[in-house]
Amino acid sequence: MTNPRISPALDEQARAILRGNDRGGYTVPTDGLYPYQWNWDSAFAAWGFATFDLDRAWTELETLFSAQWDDGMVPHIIFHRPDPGYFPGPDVWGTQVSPPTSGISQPPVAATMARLILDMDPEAGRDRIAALYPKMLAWHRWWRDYRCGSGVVAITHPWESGRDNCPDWDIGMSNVDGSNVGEYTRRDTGHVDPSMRPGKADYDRYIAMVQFGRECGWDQSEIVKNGPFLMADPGITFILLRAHDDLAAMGRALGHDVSEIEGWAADLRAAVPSIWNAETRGYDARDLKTGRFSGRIGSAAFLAYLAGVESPELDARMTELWDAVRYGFPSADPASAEFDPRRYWRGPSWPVVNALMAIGLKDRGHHAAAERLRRETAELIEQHGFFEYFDPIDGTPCGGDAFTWTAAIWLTWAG
Ligand code: 2M8
Repeated sequence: MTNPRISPALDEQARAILRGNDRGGYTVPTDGLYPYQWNWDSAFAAWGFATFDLDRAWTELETLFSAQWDDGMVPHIIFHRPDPGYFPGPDVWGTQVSPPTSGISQPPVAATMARLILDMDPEAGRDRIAALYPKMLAWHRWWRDYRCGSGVVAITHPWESGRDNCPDWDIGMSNVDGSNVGEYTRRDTGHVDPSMRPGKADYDRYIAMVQFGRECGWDQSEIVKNGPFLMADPGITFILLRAHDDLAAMGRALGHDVSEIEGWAADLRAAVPSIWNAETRGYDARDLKTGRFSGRIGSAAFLAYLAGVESPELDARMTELWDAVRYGFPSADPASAEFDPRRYWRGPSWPVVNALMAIGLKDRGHHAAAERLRRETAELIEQHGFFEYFDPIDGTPCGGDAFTWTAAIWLTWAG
């Protein structure tokens, strides 16, 4: 038996947001602020669509993979149509591919979302996943070939992590020279309150990293070897581990030999202890240029559950961070000096990360914690609507409104 829905009216609003952000085969995260297709947003959108339009759900994933690069990468932004409302746009990235895209990737949640969607109707999804499977496999191989050189997953730009300005990246960012990027005009700060967005020093460095990539023709080996930024990301490490397992399960059901994926997952799992920081008692980002830990623990550390990684110490640490706030899980440690409850990934509670954490917690038998996360996230949406993120202390809604992934997780999980 399924639980009764909290609010049919909010369900209808959530569906209207997904339909309203649909640009024909792909969904924008929110109108204005993010006018293109973003990688992990789209995967969550697909999950949301699946609650009322399975065909449209598969189409979302198919459109995402239609922009896959020859080397297997699925880019973080696909610029289907020009839109002056976002910076940096396709001309700044200069990737020379069609459709134009950015030159980095984003958290690979697509296989995990595809499996959830497939489970809703295996018969209806069979041909769709059969066609997507080799593309997903090629993308997972790309992560392995271009980002797992140190064992766990490395990112070459904070945007690749999806958690743009979180404190995890501060030590890596401090080595990036943003002083020579030239003049540019940001668009994000025209759409939402600038105090809820990354600062100018961060943006200068983000652009410097994009310029490095463009100048080397987006040669991924060169970016990893000589680019200005390379950090191990606990978030993508756990997401990819989970996604490997989900992809292997779908591959098996399709009758494929999945030993290659199982090998990647085993290697990745074996590398996980290298990001355990005994000092901060958590899974920590690491600057791969210096070997130093960031010394910051945030929500990504607790995506461990999603990958089936857990320990009593991790449970205790999770409770410490969580009990310091009221609404959902904070993206940064509330006890740290960097914690900023409304500045984007430096403290706010993100419904979409709460959902991923809860999937992991539930799978590991932490039912009470998973339910607490769901309830607190639902309260935020019930009280304020479908915002991008929220102040975890007083619930203030932040960033963009009518947000696709917030609507999607309401329909699938929170509501
Ligand atoms: C945010 O990132 C973009 C850059 O990719 C931005 O700030 O311009 C992040 O929250 C990211 O995780 C998300 O995918 C994207 C669109 O919602 O916005």
